Amino acid sequence: MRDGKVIAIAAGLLASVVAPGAGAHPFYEFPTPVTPIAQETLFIHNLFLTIMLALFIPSAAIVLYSLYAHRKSRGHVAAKFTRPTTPKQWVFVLLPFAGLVFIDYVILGIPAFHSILAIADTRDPALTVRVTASQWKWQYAYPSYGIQFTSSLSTPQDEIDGKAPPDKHFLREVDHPLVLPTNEKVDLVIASDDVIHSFWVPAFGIKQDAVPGSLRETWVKIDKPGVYRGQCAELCGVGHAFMPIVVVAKTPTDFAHWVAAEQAKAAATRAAASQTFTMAQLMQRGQGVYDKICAACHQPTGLGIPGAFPPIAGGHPFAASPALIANLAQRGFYRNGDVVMGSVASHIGIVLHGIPGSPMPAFESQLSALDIAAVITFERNSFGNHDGQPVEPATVESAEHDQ
Ligand code: HEC
Ligand SMILES: [Cu+2]
Repeated sequence: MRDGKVIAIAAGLLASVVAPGAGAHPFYEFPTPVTPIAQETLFIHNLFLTIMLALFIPSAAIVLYSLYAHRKSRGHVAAKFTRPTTPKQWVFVLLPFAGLVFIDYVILGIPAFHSILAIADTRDPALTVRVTASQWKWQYAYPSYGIQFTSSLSTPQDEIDGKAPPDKHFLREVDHPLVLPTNEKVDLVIASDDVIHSFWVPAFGIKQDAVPGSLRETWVKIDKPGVYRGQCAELCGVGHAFMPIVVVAKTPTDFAHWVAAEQAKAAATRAAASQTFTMAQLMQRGQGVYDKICAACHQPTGLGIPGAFPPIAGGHPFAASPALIANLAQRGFYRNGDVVMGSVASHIGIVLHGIPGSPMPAFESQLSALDIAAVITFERNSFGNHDGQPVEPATVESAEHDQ
C-alpha cells in the first residue's frame, strides 16, 4: 500500500475516534445502558480500562525512557539480573505482585462477582415472557396474559436484493416487536425450537443462548421507554442475519393498554377460526403469510432451493437426501423425481406439525388456524398449482383437535 493511502486510512480511523458525528457514538463506546446489568457491566469495563491505563502508561513510559536514555552508544552495558536477594529486592518483587492480586480479586473481582450473581437472580419477577427462537424468527409469549406472537424480519425483499436503497434500520426491523414494561423486573425464559440461537440486546447487557431441549433464564428491568435493537448472536443457518430483535419498552400504563389491545386481537383471531372465507380473501391473506414466513426457505418463486428446500410448485423436479425424499413420498408430496401436491389433509399435517428430523418447522403454535388455512389455500393455487378449493380455518381447527 502507498504511504498516502495508509495515512488517509489512519486519519480516517483517528477522526472516527476523536470526532464522531453529531449524536453518534464513537465505535469504541457502549450503547447507553438501560438495565442494572448493563450499567454494572459498563461500570466494570470502565473501571478495568482506567486501572489498566493507569498502570500501562507509566510502565510503558519507563520502558521507553530506559531504552532511549541507557542506549549502548552512550556506553551503557547490559545489567546481569539474578533472582532477588536483598530484602529491598524482595519488596520490589512482591509488592507489585500483591498489588495486582488485590486489583484482580478485590477491586475488579468483587463487582464482577456481584454482577454474575445478579444476572442469575431471576427471583420475583413482575412479568414472565417466554422467548422461543427458531430458524429464523423469534416467538414471544406472555403466559399470564394469553398473548403470543411471532416476530420476523420486516425489511422489504427489494432492499435485501439491493433493488431499493437500504433503510436506516436495514435488517434490524421486525413486524411485531417484543413489548416490555419499564421499571418492572421481567423474567425472560429462553428456548429454541431447532438449533442454538442467542438472544442479544446490547443496551440490556444480556446475551443468552437459546438451546434446544433446555430452558435458559435471564431478566431485564428497563429504566427508559424506547426502542432497543439486538440480533441473534449465534450462527444458526442461512437466515442467521435475518432474525433481528426489536424491543419496545413502554411505561407500565402504556404497556397495560398494549396488553388490552393484543388480547382483543387474540379474541378476534379465535372468532375468525369459525368463519368461512372466500377464495379471494384466503389467497390474499395466504400470500402475506407465505411471503413473510415460508418464502425464506421455499423461496418467493415457490421453486425452493435444490437439495435443501423442496419447491411448492407441483411438477418440479427435486433431488435431495434419501431421508428428505422419503418424508415427502410418505406424505404423498413426491412422485418420480418431482414434487407434487399431496392431499389437503396431509398438507395441513405438514404445516401444523412440520416434518420431524427436517428443517420444515411446525407452525401449530406460531400461526392461527386462519393463517394456516390461508397459506395452504395460497400454496395449492399459486406457482402453477390449481387446486381450486379453498381450505377453511374450521378444517384446520378440526385437524388440530384430532390429535
Ligand atoms: C426453515 C425452512 C422452512 C420454512 C420456513 C418452511 N418450510 Fe416447508 N419445508 C421445508 C423443508 C426442508 C421441507 C422438506 C422436508 C422433508 O422432505 O423432509 C419442507 C416441506 C414442505 C412441504 C411439502 C413439500 C412441498 O414442497 O410441497 C410443504 C407443503 C411445506 N413445506 C409448506 C410450508 C409452508 C406452508 C410454510 C410456511 C408457513 C413452510 N413450509 C415453511 C423447509 C421449510
Ligand atoms: Cu438464530
